[in-house]
Amino acid sequence: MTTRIAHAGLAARRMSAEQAAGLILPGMTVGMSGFTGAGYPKAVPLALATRIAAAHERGDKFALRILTGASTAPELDGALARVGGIDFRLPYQSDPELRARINAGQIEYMDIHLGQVAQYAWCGFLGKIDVALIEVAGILPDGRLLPSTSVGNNKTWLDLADKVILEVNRRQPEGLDGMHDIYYGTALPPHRKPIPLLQPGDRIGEPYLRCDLDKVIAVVESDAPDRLGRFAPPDEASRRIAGHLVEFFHHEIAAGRLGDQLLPLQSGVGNIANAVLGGLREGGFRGLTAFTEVIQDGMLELIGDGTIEMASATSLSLSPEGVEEFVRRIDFYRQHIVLRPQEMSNHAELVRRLGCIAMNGMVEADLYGNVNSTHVAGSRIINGIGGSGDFARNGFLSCFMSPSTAKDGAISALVPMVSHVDHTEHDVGLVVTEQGLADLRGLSPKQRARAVIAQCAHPDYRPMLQDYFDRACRDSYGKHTPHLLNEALSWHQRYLDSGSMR
Ligand code: 0RQ
Repeated sequence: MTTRIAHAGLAARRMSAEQAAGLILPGMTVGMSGFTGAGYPKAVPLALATRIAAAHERGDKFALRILTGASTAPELDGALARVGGIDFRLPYQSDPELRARINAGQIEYMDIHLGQVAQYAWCGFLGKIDVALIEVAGILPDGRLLPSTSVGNNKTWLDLADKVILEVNRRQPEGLDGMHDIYYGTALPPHRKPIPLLQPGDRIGEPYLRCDLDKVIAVVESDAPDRLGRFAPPDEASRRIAGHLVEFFHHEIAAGRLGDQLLPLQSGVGNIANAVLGGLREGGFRGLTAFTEVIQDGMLELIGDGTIEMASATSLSLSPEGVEEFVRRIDFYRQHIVLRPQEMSNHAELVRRLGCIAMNGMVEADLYGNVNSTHVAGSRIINGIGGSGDFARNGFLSCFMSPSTAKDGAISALVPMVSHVDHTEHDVGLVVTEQGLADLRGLSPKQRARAVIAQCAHPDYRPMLQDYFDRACRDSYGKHTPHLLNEALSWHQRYLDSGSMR
């Protein structure tokens, strides 16, 4: 077990998770590893939760500010939220316990573009970072760190935190060695230089994380897998969404607006995004690239069969079966995957330069193409904006997808006005549901509304949307983006009052 810790000085700083948790004090800001359920620390947060629960039993206050890469897992977000150990959290979460407490108003949550977290931290907007708690796959003889299945904000937390606690997880495959690319050329304005990345697979940095060894106060050994759920098997709706997109891509190739290999793909989190990737294989594409933040099972399969030749990301968010496949052919995947810090995987400059095709799930879109990715009925958060904004605004093509209804048809995903805006109409090129695809590029607001109603709305809701739009065109204060303000959010209120938007 100790061979994973090849630096003698750091090996001497080994201690139990409980001892390490004892070094984290109430009120501290802790920057943790972890991105979409991959590469999060698995031992110390659990010990910390026990310590916090004991403090609360004694009547002592004990809560932390927790910063991560993105979502983690029950052992981190779930365990700490359950004992009331988090009073501030950023930048993305998907844990049911944590979500419930955020929505109960007990935890302050900052939902922020994932590509901008590092800049926020470096500029001091997040305050002092007391401890970096980082999972790694190993420590080299010279003290450099072999990252694990996600890179996330680890570089930033290691660089900025006063103290560092390392969790060396021997369950993480050693074959990850060589897959990462950690770029150390970032700077703050006005000293920034162009980032020298021209293709998704370019390596512009180093395979390991640097760490000031004097800051390391504990090294904890762990042996536990990333805990990731399974994806829902693609249903009819997601297969049809995928079909519309693939047809659109072929149409764009025929029109000369895309080449046979498309442009680097970005694919978001969730079941729909995962299923859509499966559709690309059936579309007959080969030799594609991806410049994305998360590699889910759907993308791993495309890499595995050559549909995708090269993928850049910050995290491997795989089901247990996906992990098995990844580990079994890790030498192959190392040739086709580069894992980067999230400030690079989601960098506006790179997304714009490469011309990414951004494909993300949504909660709802409105007539004009504004998209809500995060909130139910305007107030209850699901996960967070994640990286969807980094890609939607800067990509070559920005596509949002959802079944046209949710909750067995009680909710329409196409509404007169979104109840929360994550992506404005200016950042949304395509809206796709199982009903069809609305290509909103080059259209005025009223033209967009007609396309959304005709192509995307469910037949049960289409007449209602058409009726709203017709009356808005007649009675709206302005006729550029017609709205009836006293009615625009009435669908959501009706759902809250009666359980249905109908
Ligand atoms: O809830 O499970 O309770 O039924 O939302 O919906 O249809 O399974 O879709 O898994 O693709 O997730 C937007 C959440 C879609 C995701 C979202 C309810 C629905 C269900 C999930 P239940 P589906 P997906 C890069 C990109 C933001 C982050 C992002 C997301 C649950 O895509 O989090 O894009 N995106 N990151 O019932 C009420 C509606 C609803 C609704 C769906 N209109 N009203 N509930 N649901 N539509 C990666 C990262 O950033 C890390």
